[in-house]
Amino acid sequence: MISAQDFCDLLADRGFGLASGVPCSHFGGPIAHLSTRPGRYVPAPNEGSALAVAAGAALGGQRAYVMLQNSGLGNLVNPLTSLVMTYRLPILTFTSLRGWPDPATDEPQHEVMGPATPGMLDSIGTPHYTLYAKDTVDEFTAVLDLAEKDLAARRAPFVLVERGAIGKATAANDPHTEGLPAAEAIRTVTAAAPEAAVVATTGFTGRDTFAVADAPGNFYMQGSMGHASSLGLGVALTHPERTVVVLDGDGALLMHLGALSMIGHEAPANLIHVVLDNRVHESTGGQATTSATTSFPGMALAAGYASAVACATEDALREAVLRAREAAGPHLISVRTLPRTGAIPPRATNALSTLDIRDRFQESLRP
Ligand SMILES: Cc1ncc(C[n+]2csc(CCOP(=O)(O)OP(=O)(O)O)c2C)c(N)n1
Repeated sequence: MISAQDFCDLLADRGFGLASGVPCSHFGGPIAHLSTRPGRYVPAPNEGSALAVAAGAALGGQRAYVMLQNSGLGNLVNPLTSLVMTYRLPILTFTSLRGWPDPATDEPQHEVMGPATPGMLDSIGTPHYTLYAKDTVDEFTAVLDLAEKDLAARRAPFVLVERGAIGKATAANDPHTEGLPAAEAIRTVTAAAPEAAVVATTGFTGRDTFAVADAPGNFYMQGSMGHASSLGLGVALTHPERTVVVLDGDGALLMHLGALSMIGHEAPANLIHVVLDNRVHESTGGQATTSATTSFPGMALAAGYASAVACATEDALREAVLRAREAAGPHLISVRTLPRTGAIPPRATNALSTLDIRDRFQESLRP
């Protein structure tokens, strides 16, 4: 293992002045370390944006690198192939290897992508190297030396990072004191709309929902970060007689923000979109999102939602859900939540298979 500081310093010594990315717990250390240095790390909403930020920096004459989880490779492939490779921009990308080497030891949503990651990069002709958990600064230096040759040839090399290859560091996030515990918020929402079909976003939200309000009508969407509201839209359009509640995260909503415009445009009367805004990517270690400078209600109204409110108390949240059930939507309810304390409940897929989750959800939608 190399320390987060060594990882960042060795890159800075080689002139990499800017980093961007979307968190993976494998990069918790470097992101925390860089976040203490203003201007060094740009928190991107999705991996494609992160790569494009780095591409812009490269065009501007600044060496830049990107960090992402391999689940986000799909978001990045388009700007990788059509921008970075087409314009031959030298960007260095670090991607974690979830679901690798043995997918059985990871969550089900990594099962396909883990083993496929190296072959996928091979198929688009991207050079890649691997940083293993056992590696020290010497091996990292050797990997960077190889990557430098690609960069000099105006190629965009990847370094695949095994779990445990880079150490942790302490983040300098603002202390969060406002808001509701996420599990309380979920309990309040689901109790105020007991008949609703519920789509819970990836990460801790699905785990909390499973723990406090499990029901056959809950779809625990592990993976496909940012797509819970789009999935909810599809359900809502197919079942206009059912209230559909989407439990989203701030990081997840920001990842595919265009969904707000699509939902506003389609205007499903039966959709209630709840955002649990804890201002961090809590499931990957608490890295800050950019939600502190964004108004989700303002965005939803501008996108055509019928109503949008922010709530900070349990009573206000209950009232907002009850009002939303009575009036034609789509509705957005943004709730400030506190970072979780104590043990995080187990994933739904510890008890149910993904196929069980699918089947019982489908069954619950049948009239
Ligand atoms: C495309 C993609 N990129 C990155 C990840 C890694 N990841 C899993 S959960 C998560 C954070 C989600 O943040 P948020 O929606 O704010 O929910 P919170 O974790 O705070 O509950 C991230 C970045 C992922 N699953 N998929």
